[in-house]
Amino acid sequence: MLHLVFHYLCKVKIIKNMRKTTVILLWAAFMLMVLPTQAQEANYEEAKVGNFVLPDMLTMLDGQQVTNKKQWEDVRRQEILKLFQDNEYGIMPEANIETSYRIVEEGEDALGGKAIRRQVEITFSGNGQTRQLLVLLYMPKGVKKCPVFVSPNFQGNATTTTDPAVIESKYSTNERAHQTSRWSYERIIDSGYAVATFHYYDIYFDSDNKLSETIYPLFGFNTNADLQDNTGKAIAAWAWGCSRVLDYLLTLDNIDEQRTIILGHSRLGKAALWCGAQDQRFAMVISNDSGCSGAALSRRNYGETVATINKSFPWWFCNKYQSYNQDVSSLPMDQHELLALVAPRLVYVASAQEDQWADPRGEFLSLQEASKVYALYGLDTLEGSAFPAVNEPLWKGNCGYHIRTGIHDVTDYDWQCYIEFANRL
Ligand code: GTR
Repeated sequence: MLHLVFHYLCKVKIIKNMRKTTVILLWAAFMLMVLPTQAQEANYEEAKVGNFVLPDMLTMLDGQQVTNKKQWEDVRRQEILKLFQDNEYGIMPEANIETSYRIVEEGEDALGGKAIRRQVEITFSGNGQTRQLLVLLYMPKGVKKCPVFVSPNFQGNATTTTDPAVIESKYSTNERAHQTSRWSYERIIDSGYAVATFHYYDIYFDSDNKLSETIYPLFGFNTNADLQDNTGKAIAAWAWGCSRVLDYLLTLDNIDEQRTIILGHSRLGKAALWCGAQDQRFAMVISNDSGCSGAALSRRNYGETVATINKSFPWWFCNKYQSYNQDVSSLPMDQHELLALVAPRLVYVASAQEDQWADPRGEFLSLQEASKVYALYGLDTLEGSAFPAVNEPLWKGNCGYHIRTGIHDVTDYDWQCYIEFANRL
């Protein structure tokens, strides 16, 4: 491939006119830049995934087998949680953060008169500092106790809707209504569900060396140098933010505390899984195209890998995670165990056919493996099920999966599946 580029470039006029030694020198410099990334080119061939052995979810650290849900809940679940805290997502620092709520705006006739819109500012205070998170909440009218989706957004609250009353999130740089296709508000409301969203930057800027512009100064952390090996970073903080939104929702009489759902896409899918794994108040956890270090098995060398993700996004995971870049098999856990932490609650993993970077098959295999824990609760598992065809969801017991046609995105089809599955609650 690269030699073809070389020959093509040699035919370009300015290069043709250069001296041969200059061309060779320029080419050598280019190769030096390109080779390191070439060496890490992603694998997309199933035959090259290789063999791997997953850590046994049902064997406790002392070697005993887990045979019932009591052992799972009392011992093994805690062990696995700690493995993820210490090695991947990190722990949120301990601190006394005070929280207050202020309704900034409320509209009784939102979304064509079907919904109540409420915009709530959550103020966090700690360590002499404050930070605000702006929640956009739509609730169906006339429903006494509604189930609720909590789902952070990428570009700011006002980008999720054409509703002109929605206040722009403080750190948003995107135009209003820029990402409405990802938010099936009408469908959600028509199905009797409420939905709460917030801009993820309100909690943690999605870039490196910006700790001072996140929630962390409230915990007494201002630069990366203040972080321990197992201190959580962006993913842990976004997950924390989702739980704080749930705290608010649970103060409302018309929200059904038995039917709360956390949903995230991509990097926010990783955060949603980590949030749902820890916060058992969420009755359903949804991963939309979360991929590497989300739903997909880390030991499968397919698409994005632990090494690539750590290199591209060193501010997402705790520092310790970097130590597995060279040898992913030394990780003491794998992502199926993260999904298993959701048991026996509803868990849903969704992939997209053209999103091979996220390794759809690895996401499915991970869920299939995790579903074995559901058997401890007498629930159906995905054992023995084949990888489903596109647009043919596979739902068994409390585990749901689909792979749809299309790209890395959240679509109305995805929402349709999530709502139908959530109706099991
Ligand atoms: C990609 C990243 C993925 C996924 C995605 C996203 O660049 O490699 O892990 O999280 O971003 O969040 O859109």
